[in-house]
Amino acid sequence: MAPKMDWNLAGELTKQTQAEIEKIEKVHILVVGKTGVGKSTLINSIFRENLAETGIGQPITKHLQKIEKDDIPMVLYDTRGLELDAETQQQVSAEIEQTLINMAKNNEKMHVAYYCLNANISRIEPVEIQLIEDLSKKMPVILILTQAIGEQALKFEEYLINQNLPVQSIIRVMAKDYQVTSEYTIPAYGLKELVERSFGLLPQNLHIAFNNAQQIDIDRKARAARRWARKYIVSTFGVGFTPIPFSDATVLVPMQIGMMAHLTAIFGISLDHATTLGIIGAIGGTGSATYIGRLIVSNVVKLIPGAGSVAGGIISGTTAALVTTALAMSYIEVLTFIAIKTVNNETVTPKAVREMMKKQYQSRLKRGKADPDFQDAMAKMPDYSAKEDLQARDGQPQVKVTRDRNEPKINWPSWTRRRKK
Ligand SMILES: Nc1nc2c(ncn2[C@@H]2O[C@H](COP(=O)(O)OP(=O)(O)OP(=O)(O)O)[C@@H](O)[C@H]2O)c(=O)[nH]1
Ligand SMILES: [Mg+2]
Repeated sequence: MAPKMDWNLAGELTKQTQAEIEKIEKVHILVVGKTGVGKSTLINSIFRENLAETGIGQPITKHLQKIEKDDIPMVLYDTRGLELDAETQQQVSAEIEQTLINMAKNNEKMHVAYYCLNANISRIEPVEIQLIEDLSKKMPVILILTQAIGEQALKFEEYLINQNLPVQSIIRVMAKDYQVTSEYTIPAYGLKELVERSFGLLPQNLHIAFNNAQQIDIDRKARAARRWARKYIVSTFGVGFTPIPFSDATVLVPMQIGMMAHLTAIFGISLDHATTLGIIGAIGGTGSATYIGRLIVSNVVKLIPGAGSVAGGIISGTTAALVTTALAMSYIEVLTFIAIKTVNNETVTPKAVREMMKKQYQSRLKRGKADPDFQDAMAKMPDYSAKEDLQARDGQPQVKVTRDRNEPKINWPSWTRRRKK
């Protein structure tokens, strides 16, 4: 019954990741501001992959450009070359209006606008106020003071607060380190606040997309991935999992590839082929999947303390959950590592990734049931209904997982009781 699995696992992971990304509902963001205020710089800092430069920029109106990329579930609308005068402002308003109408026909919506003002200019013109007012009738607006330095920016912010503009927030940012003199640099700041605020304004169903696209809060990416992984593992290997003979262990491989694809999509990271190959290689995935299936059983299971011998045995739900938890959590660690390196413009070699993955995975397997992530997954076991699990697997991974201390804890496996009292 195991599907034919002599496929190229790295290629499969890439393909399935793309399919998972396509299932994510896209977030649409409008970025407005005069020429040179720093819109492109801001976009490149907040979002992955130097979007402003590398995204496919497609003029949709005279003053609006649509920026998107296949592997990022987001569409940016960047205003182009704006020097606002009354006439241009009218045009921009009309173009935005028309764009919104066209979007509505496709069941799309602009979810938030970032209105950028250069903090150093310290001046807002009536046409800009008018434009902000127009925008705020159609979508939440965050007013961003770009290239904000010191007292002057603070004063400007105070001034703007007193203007009572219809905006959700006013946030001062420096999107990229600003070199004042050869000895003095103002480090980038404010971006985390902007990201937080954006999450706060966006409806829950768009958090997956925004989290994928952003590169400011890597930990948040990892948390979302871990949350989903726990749910997946519980729903897959928990109650109702029929133990499988070791000889059928290959059925685990497509499940695990599917899981990794989903995790990659939630996390939001682009992996090149060499890196993907390294990751797959680290978990034993060179050669055919049948071979890997065996490896999972023989090499992997023997690492787990107390998992028993391979010969003639079966893989219980617990063992399958253990192996899959180790895989998921190691993979998330590796994704986190790559994401941080990428943000810091440091290179990561496929070899380093492969080694890290291998080390992580093996040490988690060796920890066996003592692995806190495994315990956490098991602890969640009674909390899920079948319905939630289905949703979780259907491209909506971000189902709330509460960590309420008061939630009823029943059916604790005996080995967890001691720790959790
Ligand atoms: N150091 C530093 N430079 C910035 C920052 N924001 C903008 N700049 C600089 O200001 C200039 C203009 O920034 P852009 O991001 O190209 O401005 P823009 O709003 O996209 O301009 P248009 O595309 O012409 O509308 C560039 O030289 C940037 O490097 C920042 O946060 N830090
Ligand atoms: Mg630009």
